Order: sequence, then C-alpha cells, then structure tokens
Amino acid sequence: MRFRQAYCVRENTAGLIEILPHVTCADRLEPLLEEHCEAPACLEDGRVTCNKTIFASEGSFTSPNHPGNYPTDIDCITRIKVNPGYWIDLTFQSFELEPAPGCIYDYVEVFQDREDGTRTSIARLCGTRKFRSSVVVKGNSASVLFHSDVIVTRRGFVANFSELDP
Ligand SMILES: [Ca+2]
Repeated sequence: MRFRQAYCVRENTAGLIEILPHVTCADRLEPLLEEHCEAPACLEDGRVTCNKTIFASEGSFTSPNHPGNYPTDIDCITRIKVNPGYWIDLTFQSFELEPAPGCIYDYVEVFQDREDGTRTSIARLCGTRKFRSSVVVKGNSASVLFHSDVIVTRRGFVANFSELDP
C-alpha cells in the first residue's frame, strides 16, 4: 500500500504561497484568492517522509535523499520551533538546487510563522551556494518549504538551525 499526504495551499494578497492546516482549509473564514490542493509525489518507500516539525533549541535537516539527488515534483515543509523569546538562526552549510532567475523551478523558501497563524516569506533560495548562507528568523517559529518541479534535480541541502538570543 502506498500513502500520500495532501495539503492545501493558497496564494495570499502579497502573492505568497501559504500552506494551510487542514482545519483551516475546511473551516476558513476569509475568502481566498486562489486555493487548490497538491499531493506530493510518493517516495520510494511508499511514504512521504519529508514533512516534519522539530521542537528543539538546535538541530539539522536535509533535503530528501541527501546526499543523493532530491526527487522531482515534491514539496517538503519543515517546521521549526525554538524556545519562546528566541530567534532562529538557520544556516545552509551545503546548498545545490537547480538554478533559475527568480528561483521559479526548485527552491527553498523560509517563512516566519506567527502565533496568529500568519506567515511571512523571508527568503527564497536556489542555485548553488559555495559558502554557508544564513537566514535569521526574528521569531521562535519558522517553516522551511523545499519545492522541486517536474524535471532536473540536484543534491539539495543540509540545514542547521539554532536559537539566537535577540
Ligand atoms: Ca527541478
């Protein structure tokens, strides 16, 4: 048996794609500009293993299948939560994604998540970065969306995060 995990996304008024919790999807109050559901591709073992939530003061995660190439047509959301009152320092120590102007094909997008459920895009990254790249999230909750389109893959990334005393 193969399992798929579906989730809903919408484009907000700023033109950013937001991932909606199922409960919000089913019982939303505000009309949406656009809404559709996407089912990520199944991985080899039949389970989608790339969505996860990490509650820790520090940790690391990688793109799926790293250091092998990531799969095509996949979306992974890694939610990070550190202790209240701290910020998040997110550092990519290895980063190799399909390059594109505007990062329209494959990308990593870092969001700051707020307590009221809103989410702000902080950075969208793609291509190859030879040096460590850091993104600071000025809050204790973040989501990192990794997206790949239907063709061309690379090795992906290794990301480390730690809490930052503002
Ligand atoms: Ca691609």
